[in-house]
Amino acid sequence: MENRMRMLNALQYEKGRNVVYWMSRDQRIEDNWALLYAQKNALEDQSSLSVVFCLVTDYPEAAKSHFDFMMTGLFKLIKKLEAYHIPLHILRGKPDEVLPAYLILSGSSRLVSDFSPLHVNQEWKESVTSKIHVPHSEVDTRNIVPCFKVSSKKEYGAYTLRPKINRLMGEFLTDIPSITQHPIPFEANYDFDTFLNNHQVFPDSFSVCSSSGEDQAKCCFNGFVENTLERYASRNDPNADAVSHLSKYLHFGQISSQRIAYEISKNRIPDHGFLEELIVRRELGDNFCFYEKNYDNALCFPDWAKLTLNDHRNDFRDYLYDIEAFEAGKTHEPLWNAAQNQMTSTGYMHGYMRMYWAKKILEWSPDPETAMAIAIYLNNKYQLDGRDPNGYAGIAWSIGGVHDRAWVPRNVFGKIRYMNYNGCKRKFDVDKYIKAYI
Ligand code: FAD
Ligand code: FO1
Repeated sequence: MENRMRMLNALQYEKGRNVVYWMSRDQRIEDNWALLYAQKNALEDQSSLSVVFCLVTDYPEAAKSHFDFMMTGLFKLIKKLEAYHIPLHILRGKPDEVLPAYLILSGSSRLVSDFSPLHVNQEWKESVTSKIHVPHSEVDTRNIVPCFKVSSKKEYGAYTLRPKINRLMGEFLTDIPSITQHPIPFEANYDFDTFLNNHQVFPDSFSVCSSSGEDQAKCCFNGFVENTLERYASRNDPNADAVSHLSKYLHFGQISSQRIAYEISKNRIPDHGFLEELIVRRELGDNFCFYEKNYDNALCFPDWAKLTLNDHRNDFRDYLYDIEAFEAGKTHEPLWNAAQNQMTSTGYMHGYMRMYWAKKILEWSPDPETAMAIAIYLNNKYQLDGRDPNGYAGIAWSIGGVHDRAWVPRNVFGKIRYMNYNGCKRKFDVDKYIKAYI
């Protein structure tokens, strides 16, 4: 598993009594390479092992429903990890505020963390690493082929990343071992207990979300394989609902994409294009956010897109809406309003509708920069799977031609790929979808 890891500092290991896995993105016990790597270190060091999750209650653009989903899953992990003699400590506070003290008071000699390319996570990592005095390793267990291994640059599109992933699939798409019951118990001393009592978060402060957790994620996956995967080719019809609904579990790391891909490939199940989305498209999202610092604004658009959108900046807009009208789903087009309502009422919007939804925001906003800001704001505020590299990449694709090519130029869009009501009408029963959400 060393091939999924990189060191974030050059400090030497000195004997301690504990190893810490700082869990953030990959909120699961099973199929978690960061947890496995931390346990491997702890066993070699003959140390105990503990897991820490730093709860940041003002996490950017996170709503109560997102925290309820996340915390429900985390509280289930506390119970499950107890059986392995591995405590999970959920601490309230920014990582660089709570982790340095936690490491010292628990007598820890190593820190292992999981990987995320987003600004918030990268800033946490940098700040924590600058304040600690133990070796800090980072393991990418969100991607099948680690983001910092598959490519050293921002890829043009799926077509340039795909061969790089495929070349490494033999090495990385493997079965994943389980953690074992840890033989060395975690020893807390008085100071540590006091620290925990002052920082630990307890279940009573969140509402339980029945659909959250590793077991629910596995059930969702099994149901998808049994009942839906064979219809996945018709995924672009939102009425067919021929999709997995796995995105919330994948976003919060409650299920491993490697486990999903491994089970489908090992059992030779026809995937109808599902693995292309799950592996290439999804891992392109991390590549984009890791190498493009402007992933959340219009500066990330490719030059051809910047040019063409500028040429059409002053085109006449038939309709113009502000963020309030978009958020309320009050545009002139019932199909767009239905997509917005599906998202605000269920926390999920069908994938095909997300493309159409974002492109209409471009068409009905005063400029591309405002369109990007509105789409990101609404997507992250309402999507349970929001605040994710897939979202930034999906919105930049829809509005700014990222990972796409130039098309026949038209009003406002220039050469950005166009979608409209009539295009949807040709693909599926729009009245049926509208009726479901209006
Ligand atoms: P399925 O079709 O069952 O796909 C399975 C998994 O593959 C998904 O959960 C996802 O992890 C991955 N996947 C599928 N399509 C894509 C894609 N186009 N790009 C990247 N990964 C993909 N995805 C998010 O996870 N969070 C978001 O906030 C988000 N916002 C988006 C905004 C726009 C404007 C667009 C065009 C796409 C966005 N996507 C986002 C990508 C995609 O639409 C969703 O991942 C997918 O609809 C989730 O539903 P599902 O799990 O049922 O998908
Ligand atoms: N990760 C944390 O380590 N602490 C948090 O408090 C936290 C809150 C949170 C809220 C919403 C959400 O969508 C994700 C959240 N994450 C949190 C998850 C983590 O930051 C993930 O790495 C990224 O969201 C995806 O890269």
